[in-house]
Amino acid sequence: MKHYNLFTALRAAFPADLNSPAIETDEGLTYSWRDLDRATAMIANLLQSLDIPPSSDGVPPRVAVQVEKSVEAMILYLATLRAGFVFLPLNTAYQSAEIEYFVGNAEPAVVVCSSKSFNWVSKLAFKAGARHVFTLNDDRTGSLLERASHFSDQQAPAVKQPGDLAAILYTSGTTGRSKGAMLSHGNLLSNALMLKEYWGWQPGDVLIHALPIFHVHGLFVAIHGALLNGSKMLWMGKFDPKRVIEEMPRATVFMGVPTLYVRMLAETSLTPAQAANMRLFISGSAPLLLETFNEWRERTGHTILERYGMSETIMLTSNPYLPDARFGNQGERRGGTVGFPLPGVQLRVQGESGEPTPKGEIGGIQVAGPGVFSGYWRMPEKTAEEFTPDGFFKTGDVGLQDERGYVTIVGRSKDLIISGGYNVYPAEIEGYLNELPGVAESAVVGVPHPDFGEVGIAVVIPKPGQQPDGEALLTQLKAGLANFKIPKRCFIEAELPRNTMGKVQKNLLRERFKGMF
Ligand code: MCA
Ligand code: AMP
Repeated sequence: MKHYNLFTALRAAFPADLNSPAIETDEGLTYSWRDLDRATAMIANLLQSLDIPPSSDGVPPRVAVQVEKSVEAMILYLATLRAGFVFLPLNTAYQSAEIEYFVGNAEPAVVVCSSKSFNWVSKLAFKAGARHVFTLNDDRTGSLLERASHFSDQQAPAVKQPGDLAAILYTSGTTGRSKGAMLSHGNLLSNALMLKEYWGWQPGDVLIHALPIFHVHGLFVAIHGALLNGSKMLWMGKFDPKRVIEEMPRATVFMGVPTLYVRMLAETSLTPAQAANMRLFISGSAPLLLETFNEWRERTGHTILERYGMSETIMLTSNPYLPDARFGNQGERRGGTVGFPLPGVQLRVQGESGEPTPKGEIGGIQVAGPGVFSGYWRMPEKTAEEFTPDGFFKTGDVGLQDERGYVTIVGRSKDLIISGGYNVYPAEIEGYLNELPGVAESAVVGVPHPDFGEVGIAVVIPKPGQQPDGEALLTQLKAGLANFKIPKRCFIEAELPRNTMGKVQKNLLRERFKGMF
């Protein structure tokens, strides 16, 4: 059987000199390539030694992870691949209701959390049938590393097929609960190999890694990019605009969501001289304002390369790296667009009638290709709804493709707010709000925000005779939900605007509150 495991491909790209630095952290620590190899082997051996009964459907054990960002957390991801298990990353902001749902749905055999949340996470994990709960903290303490230190640093990576499940990424649903997008070793590796070529990764590249590592952007696009090129990473536990600018002379590549660019533009230390060593600035996960694109060019002399993707598909489109023949003569990077469908990606824009629209006309974006996921974890009906009969995935994004092939996203048919690169589903927040005392109904809408791009605000209709306080309602929401999901304001009103069909007219609310930040 052909040996196919994403980890093996990443490992094969490590430089010959395993003692050279692979990662330098903002705390002054250096990890060599040998460290990454040995540590992933030890943790993979630990995982494989655990007493986990095989599942009846043949799916390998899931490893659910909710820990602060650290190099060891990245090593745990790589070790999970190496062991042949399935990685399930969870946003550190998630609270008990969210975690309870994820572990209940994914039924992980192993859960890793930080020591400070061990009490409540382990209870939920064991209740959901997990066999092992380990701790891992961002200061290299915790039971995971203690246990792994007793295992050998030699390990033969599990043999995988391209279609074998590698990771499950939960994305919230427009209605009801979150869905786990199943990504295979083949999805992830094909996308990473393609991006290595398309973005012109070259010897000597150094990546500044400042994104969280529980979503596609920081976990896959950034980490796979650097590892597959044998490139060093300058690792930051948390994004700090001053630190990133300080590190630019030692680096060549940076990836960020638009908020990170907006925050760096507010720093006087951002100058052409400071950014002179940089080769490539990439933006994605949320729309980059043309204003930010232009200002970045003026302030640094660099043109941000904007790309577009999803958890379900990994990267779909990208502006070109270079306009020349080596990169297909596609043209320049255009602000306000997300560029061209990437090699191997089929992208079409469907009109209301279900027919493809003519070039330049707006419609729903549908995609197919090697990075597109196989379906939602244990939700065959949801999966069937999201794919067309001929196998295209309906992204829920609305856009157009012009004569030259550039794709522009103009909106979303899904009711979704993207705030600082995080997705917030109004339906989920409204569901929680409507359960609070005194609330009859509510509507959550996204409005423009100078820092986060977009944020949610809530409009609440009280039950007859009751007068809930907006701020108090938000405080109650905070107790159960990730903080980035909490609406930034809450207005108490007499009624919601509705059309003749009785449907809430969210567009009117968006219009009314659009200038508030
Ligand atoms: C923090 N807060 C937020 C957000 N982040 N509110 C709305 N949206 C947010 N994104 C809240 C905090 O909880 C806090 O609330 C208050 O805002 C101020 O927090 P602050 O200290 O400013 O936040 P921060 O810690 O500096 O974080 C901001 C951030 C972070 C660095 C922009 O949100 C971030 O790292 N975003 C990147 C997300 C990302 O990687 N997305 C990729 C998804 P309070 O004061 O009430 O506690 S992958 C993806 O989308 C696809 C596949 C793709 O194409 O890449
Ligand atoms: P997620 O569910 O976190 O994978 O978010 C995917 C969504 O992020 C996409 O469906 C788009 O709506 C949005 N997105 C990602 N990149 C961009 C971009 N460059 N411009 C506009 N929207 C984007």
